[in-house]
Amino acid sequence: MSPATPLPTIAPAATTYAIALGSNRRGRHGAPAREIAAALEALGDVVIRSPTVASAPLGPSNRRYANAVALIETAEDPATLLVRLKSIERAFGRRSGRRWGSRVLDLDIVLWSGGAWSSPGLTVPHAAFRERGFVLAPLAGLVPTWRDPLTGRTIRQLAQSVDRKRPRD
Ligand code: PH2
Ligand code: MG
Ligand code: MG
Repeated sequence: MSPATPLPTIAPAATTYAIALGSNRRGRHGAPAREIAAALEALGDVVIRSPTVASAPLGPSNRRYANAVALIETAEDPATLLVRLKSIERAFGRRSGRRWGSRVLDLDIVLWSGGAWSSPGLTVPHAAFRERGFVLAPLAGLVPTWRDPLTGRTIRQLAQSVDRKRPRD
Protein backbone atom coordinates (compact mmCIF):
# COMPACT_ATOMS: atom_id res chain seq x y z
CA MET A 1 0.00 0.00 0.00
CA SER A 2 1.27 3.45 -0.79
CA PRO A 3 1.90 5.78 2.14
CA ALA A 4 -0.91 8.14 3.01
CA THR A 5 -0.83 11.34 1.04
CA PRO A 6 -0.49 14.31 3.40
CA LEU A 7 -3.53 16.56 3.45
CA PRO A 8 -2.88 19.84 1.69
CA THR A 9 -2.72 22.77 4.09
CA ILE A 10 -4.54 25.84 2.90
CA ALA A 11 -2.60 28.97 3.75
CA PRO A 12 -4.43 32.29 3.64
CA ALA A 13 -3.25 34.33 0.67
CA ALA A 14 -0.56 36.90 1.39
CA THR A 15 -1.43 40.49 0.64
CA THR A 16 0.77 43.58 0.34
CA TYR A 17 0.67 46.65 2.55
CA ALA A 18 2.39 50.01 2.31
CA ILE A 19 3.43 51.03 5.82
CA ALA A 20 4.57 54.55 6.69
CA LEU A 21 7.19 54.79 9.43
CA GLY A 22 7.90 57.96 11.38
CA SER A 23 10.03 58.93 14.37
CA ASN A 24 10.97 62.27 15.89
CA ARG A 25 12.31 61.20 19.24
CA ARG A 26 15.31 59.17 20.41
CA GLY A 27 14.62 55.72 21.77
CA ARG A 28 16.66 52.78 22.91
CA HIS A 29 18.02 52.22 19.40
CA GLY A 30 19.25 55.80 19.14
CA ALA A 31 18.30 58.76 16.97
CA PRO A 32 15.06 58.69 14.91
CA ALA A 33 16.74 57.22 11.80
CA ARG A 34 18.04 54.33 13.95
CA GLU A 35 14.55 53.73 15.32
CA ILE A 36 13.24 53.49 11.76
CA ALA A 37 15.95 50.97 10.82
CA ALA A 38 15.15 48.85 13.90
CA ALA A 39 11.41 49.07 13.20
CA LEU A 40 11.94 47.71 9.68
CA GLU A 41 13.66 44.69 11.24
CA ALA A 42 10.79 44.26 13.70
CA LEU A 43 8.17 44.42 10.95
CA GLY A 44 9.51 41.40 9.08
CA ASP A 45 8.50 40.33 5.56
CA VAL A 46 9.65 43.64 4.11
CA VAL A 47 9.60 43.33 0.32
CA ILE A 48 11.12 46.71 -0.42
CA ARG A 49 11.73 49.89 1.50
CA SER A 50 12.38 53.52 0.67
CA PRO A 51 15.39 55.45 1.90
CA THR A 52 14.85 57.17 5.24
CA VAL A 53 14.27 60.88 4.72
CA ALA A 54 14.32 63.81 7.12
CA SER A 55 11.19 65.97 7.06
CA ALA A 56 9.88 69.10 8.72
CA PRO A 57 7.17 68.33 11.28
CA LEU A 58 3.59 68.70 10.13
CA GLY A 59 1.52 69.82 13.11
CA PRO A 60 2.40 71.07 16.58
CA SER A 61 5.68 69.24 17.26
CA ASN A 62 8.89 71.17 16.65
CA ARG A 63 11.18 68.16 16.31
CA ARG A 64 12.15 67.03 12.82
CA TYR A 65 11.06 63.59 11.70
CA ALA A 66 12.77 60.66 10.08
CA ASN A 67 10.29 59.03 7.68
CA ALA A 68 10.28 55.98 5.45
CA VAL A 69 7.82 53.72 3.67
CA ALA A 70 8.01 49.95 3.32
CA LEU A 71 6.01 47.31 1.49
CA ILE A 72 5.35 44.22 3.56
CA GLU A 73 3.71 40.94 2.64
CA THR A 74 1.42 39.21 5.12
CA ALA A 75 -1.78 37.20 5.26
CA GLU A 76 -3.03 39.32 8.20
CA ASP A 77 -6.15 41.39 7.60
CA PRO A 78 -5.78 45.14 8.29
CA ALA A 79 -7.28 45.02 11.81
CA THR A 80 -4.98 42.14 12.82
CA LEU A 81 -1.96 43.89 11.33
CA LEU A 82 -2.84 47.10 13.19
CA VAL A 83 -2.77 45.23 16.52
CA ARG A 84 0.74 44.00 15.68
CA LEU A 85 1.89 47.48 14.61
CA LYS A 86 0.62 48.96 17.88
CA SER A 87 2.48 46.33 19.88
CA ILE A 88 5.71 47.14 17.98
CA GLU A 89 5.16 50.84 18.73
CA ARG A 90 4.76 50.02 22.43
CA ALA A 91 7.85 47.80 22.44
CA PHE A 92 9.78 50.76 21.03
CA GLY A 93 8.65 52.92 23.94
CA ARG A 94 5.76 54.76 22.30
CA ARG A 95 3.54 56.33 24.92
CA SER A 96 -0.01 57.28 24.15
CA GLY A 97 -0.54 60.93 24.90
CA ARG A 98 -1.01 64.17 23.12
CA ARG A 99 -2.21 63.69 19.56
CA TRP A 100 0.73 64.39 17.27
CA GLY A 101 3.12 64.71 20.22
CA SER A 102 6.69 63.62 19.54
CA ARG A 103 7.05 59.87 19.30
CA VAL A 104 9.74 57.22 19.15
CA LEU A 105 7.82 55.31 16.51
CA ASP A 106 4.67 55.70 14.45
CA LEU A 107 3.61 52.87 12.13
CA ASP A 108 0.66 53.66 9.87
CA ILE A 109 -1.10 51.46 7.33
CA VAL A 110 -1.26 53.59 4.18
CA LEU A 111 -2.45 51.21 1.45
CA TRP A 112 -3.48 47.58 1.15
CA SER A 113 -3.53 45.43 -1.99
CA GLY A 114 -6.98 44.24 -0.87
CA GLY A 115 -8.35 47.74 -1.51
CA ALA A 116 -10.37 49.80 0.97
CA TRP A 117 -11.00 48.69 4.56
CA SER A 118 -12.88 50.21 7.45
CA SER A 119 -13.21 48.91 11.01
CA PRO A 120 -13.37 50.66 14.39
CA GLY A 121 -10.28 52.86 14.69
CA LEU A 122 -8.89 51.98 11.27
CA THR A 123 -9.44 53.31 7.76
CA VAL A 124 -7.42 52.11 4.78
CA PRO A 125 -6.25 53.94 2.71
CA HIS A 126 -4.93 56.18 5.50
CA ALA A 127 -7.30 59.16 5.68
CA ALA A 128 -4.58 61.83 5.32
CA PHE A 129 -1.92 60.23 3.12
CA ARG A 130 -2.98 62.17 0.01
CA GLU A 131 -1.81 65.42 1.60
CA ARG A 132 1.47 64.14 3.05
CA GLY A 133 4.64 64.65 1.06
CA PHE A 134 6.67 62.73 3.65
CA VAL A 135 4.56 59.63 2.80
CA LEU A 136 3.92 60.19 -0.92
CA ALA A 137 7.47 61.05 -2.00
CA PRO A 138 9.08 57.85 -0.62
CA LEU A 139 6.02 55.81 -1.68
CA ALA A 140 6.23 57.12 -5.26
CA GLY A 141 9.78 55.76 -5.41
CA LEU A 142 8.44 52.26 -4.66
CA VAL A 143 5.02 51.97 -6.31
CA PRO A 144 4.41 54.97 -8.63
CA THR A 145 1.62 53.21 -10.54
CA TRP A 146 -0.32 51.82 -7.55
CA ARG A 147 -3.78 53.42 -7.64
CA ASP A 148 -5.53 54.94 -4.65
CA PRO A 149 -8.78 52.91 -4.55
CA LEU A 150 -10.79 55.95 -3.46
CA THR A 151 -9.73 58.56 -6.00
CA GLY A 152 -8.39 56.29 -8.76
CA ARG A 153 -5.27 58.45 -8.94
CA THR A 154 -1.80 56.91 -9.05
CA ILE A 155 0.73 57.47 -6.26
CA ARG A 156 2.85 59.39 -8.74
CA GLN A 157 -0.04 61.77 -9.49
CA LEU A 158 -0.81 62.26 -5.80
CA ALA A 159 2.88 62.91 -5.06
CA GLN A 160 3.05 65.48 -7.85
CA SER A 161 -0.02 67.29 -6.49
CA VAL A 162 1.42 67.75 -2.98
CA ASP A 163 4.75 68.68 -4.45
CA ARG A 164 3.15 71.54 -6.37
CA LYS A 165 1.33 72.77 -3.27
CA ARG A 166 4.24 72.48 -0.85
CA PRO A 167 7.49 72.71 -2.81
CA ARG A 168 9.65 72.76 0.34
CA ASP A 169 8.45 69.53 1.88
N1 PH2 B 1 3.46 62.32 11.63
C1 PH2 B 1 2.47 62.91 12.25
C2 PH2 B 1 2.36 64.36 12.34
N2 PH2 B 1 3.36 65.08 11.64
N3 PH2 B 1 5.28 65.20 10.32
C3 PH2 B 1 6.27 64.60 9.64
N4 PH2 B 1 7.17 65.32 8.98
N5 PH2 B 1 6.37 63.23 9.61
C4 PH2 B 1 5.47 62.43 10.25
O1 PH2 B 1 5.58 61.19 10.21
C5 PH2 B 1 4.42 63.05 10.98
C6 PH2 B 1 4.36 64.46 10.99
C7 PH2 B 1 1.42 62.13 12.89
O2 PH2 B 1 1.57 60.79 12.80
MG1 MG C 1 0.98 58.97 11.64
MG1 MG D 1 -0.15 56.28 13.80
